Amino acid sequence: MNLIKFSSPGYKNGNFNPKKMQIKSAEFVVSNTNVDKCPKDRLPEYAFIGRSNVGKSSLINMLMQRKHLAKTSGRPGKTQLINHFIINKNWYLVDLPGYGYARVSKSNKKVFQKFITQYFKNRQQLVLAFVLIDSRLEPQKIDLEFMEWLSENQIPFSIIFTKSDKLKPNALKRNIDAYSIKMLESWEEMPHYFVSSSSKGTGRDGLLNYIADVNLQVNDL
Ligand SMILES: Nc1nc2c(ncn2[C@@H]2O[C@H](COP(=O)(O)OP(=O)(O)O)[C@@H](O)[C@H]2O)c(=O)[nH]1
Ligand SMILES: [Mg+2]
Repeated sequence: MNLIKFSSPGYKNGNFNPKKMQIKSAEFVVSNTNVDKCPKDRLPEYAFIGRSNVGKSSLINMLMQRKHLAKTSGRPGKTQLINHFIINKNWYLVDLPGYGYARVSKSNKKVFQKFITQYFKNRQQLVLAFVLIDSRLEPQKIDLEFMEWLSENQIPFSIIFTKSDKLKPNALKRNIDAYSIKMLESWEEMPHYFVSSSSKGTGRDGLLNYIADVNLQVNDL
């Protein structure tokens, strides 16, 4: 399977980039379940998705340095909408529902999957998805399948290993190595990845600078 990715020379896993993105503004724009009702302007957008409780809302708030931009909640599956936020008036951050929660009924799950599927398949402005993965866990089938689906649909993505503060550095490295080994069973290379901690701010500069970088490479939306 071939991985599609955006990267620039000299850049690897967030370690090097002289530019720095400052967050000057971050505003909620719209929530909906219909890709046709998403904002019509041609700005690049980045989707954040992962299993419920992976730390998505916390990460978004950490990136934007806003306490309550995205709702954080202990209760999985509460926010089942496509949420658009406009950042610095020149790109969109899209907060997507968490997948794989157990408490939602089957019929509800179907609807959820359909509009997410449509979002990914039809949203021309989507330049990259960030797939959030809990750094404490061994590779989960649902995440691996979701990334394969993205690849089959030619949607570029990067991984973010979340909650890295909850592990000692050795254990973190071990888990990411295990993840790489697992992914290399079906992928030609390990996708581009970041490590984050919302409580410590880890990964913020790397992620924002990466987005700034990709924004510069995007044209023809
Ligand atoms: N220690 C630690 N806890 C986190 C981190 N990110 C999220 N959490 C906790 O994990 C739980 C789920 O976080 P939340 O952001 O609501 O996850 P979401 O369901 O993916 O949006 C909350 O109790 C958060 O406080 C992190 O980086 N470090
Ligand atoms: Mg959330």
